[in-house]
Amino acid sequence: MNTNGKEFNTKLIHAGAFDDEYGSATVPIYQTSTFKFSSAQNGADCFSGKSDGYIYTRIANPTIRAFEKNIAELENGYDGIATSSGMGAISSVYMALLGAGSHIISSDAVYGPARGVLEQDFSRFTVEASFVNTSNFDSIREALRPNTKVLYIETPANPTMGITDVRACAKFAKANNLILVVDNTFCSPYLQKPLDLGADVVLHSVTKFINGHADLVGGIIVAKDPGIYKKIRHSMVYMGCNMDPTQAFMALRGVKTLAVRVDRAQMNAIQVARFLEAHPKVAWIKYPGLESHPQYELAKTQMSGFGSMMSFGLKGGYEPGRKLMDHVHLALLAVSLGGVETLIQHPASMTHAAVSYEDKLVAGITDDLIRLSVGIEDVNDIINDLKQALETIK
Ligand code: LCS
Repeated sequence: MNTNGKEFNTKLIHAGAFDDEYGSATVPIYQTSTFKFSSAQNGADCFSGKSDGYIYTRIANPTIRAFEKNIAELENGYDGIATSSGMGAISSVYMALLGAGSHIISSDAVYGPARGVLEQDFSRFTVEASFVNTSNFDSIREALRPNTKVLYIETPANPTMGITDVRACAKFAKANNLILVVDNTFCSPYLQKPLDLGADVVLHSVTKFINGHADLVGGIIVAKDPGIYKKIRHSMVYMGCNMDPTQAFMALRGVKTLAVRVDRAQMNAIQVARFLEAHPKVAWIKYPGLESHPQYELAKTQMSGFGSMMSFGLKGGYEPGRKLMDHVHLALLAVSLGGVETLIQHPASMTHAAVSYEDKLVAGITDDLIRLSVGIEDVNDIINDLKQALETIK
């Protein structure tokens, strides 16, 4: 369906969908690894690019293309590249945009493996990386080197909830010939559109809000420029990080309810955040929707809502935090985020275990930090669950 000029909720449901000979209401799962050519010439034409027919599912597949086009439209980009996981998306972007001797500036608070793969793997191919507090613009400026090629940010950051100014980064990237990549996982395209704010590439762990049901792992990249898009697609296809047709089908089903899920989750989140902020056992809380968040004003200028992720610490450090996590009944003690269910976890020992103790401290991933992904359950049940768990702490 042509959704040009249509609004966001309409695009969620219809963008990328196509009509088939049966009049299917949803895009079916094309669970095939390969596609028949009509002739030897047609096969050659598909490979040379003269014909745009499907060839092989690692390269492209109708169900996967529908999902890629859907997210590309939601992000106002040129086109999308779906991947096996969020890390598949991140690795494909690194592989496409970095080379021997090049340098990337990244946030010190990024998802642990997005940092780990640079430090432990890309470093073996002489790629240099600086991890700085991208919420403080001066630290980005100071990290610039003659060989810097990419500025990579995650906002809000996982798990510190620090906000980075996307517009300022875009201006800086343009002035210094860098490609600005934004991991938009915590917001989803519903709450933040980095390409509209000036970024070149946006990516997501589809595993989170886009799919929203904690039942698949996936990733997506959307580029604004056709040249950058082609480079990243080449790396993804050659490394074989492609999404599978069934994954794409499920992600397409999940994305249709993105806005209603996120609306509901963030309505709950602000109430949970206010409850925690007022609780005597809570030492600190960071949620972009609280006036106490140091970048509340900046968040308002680039996010259309504050989302449902927050981090907090209890008085007395990690031990009471551990007790809290061991005594919640409704919230699942589990990593991942952005699903319909409330999840709680301890980044220092779980999602960010790959980052060294010193680097975690510099990034603000303190030992007492507990991360909460607020779900769409009834908010009183979420609050009561936290309340009774907090009461177990003496
Ligand atoms: N980007 C962000 C911001 C993430 O939070 C994650 C995963 C990824 C990328 C990687 O995506 P994946 O390969 O897992 O689809 N974050 C996780 C987390 O915080 N808990 O478990 C996974």
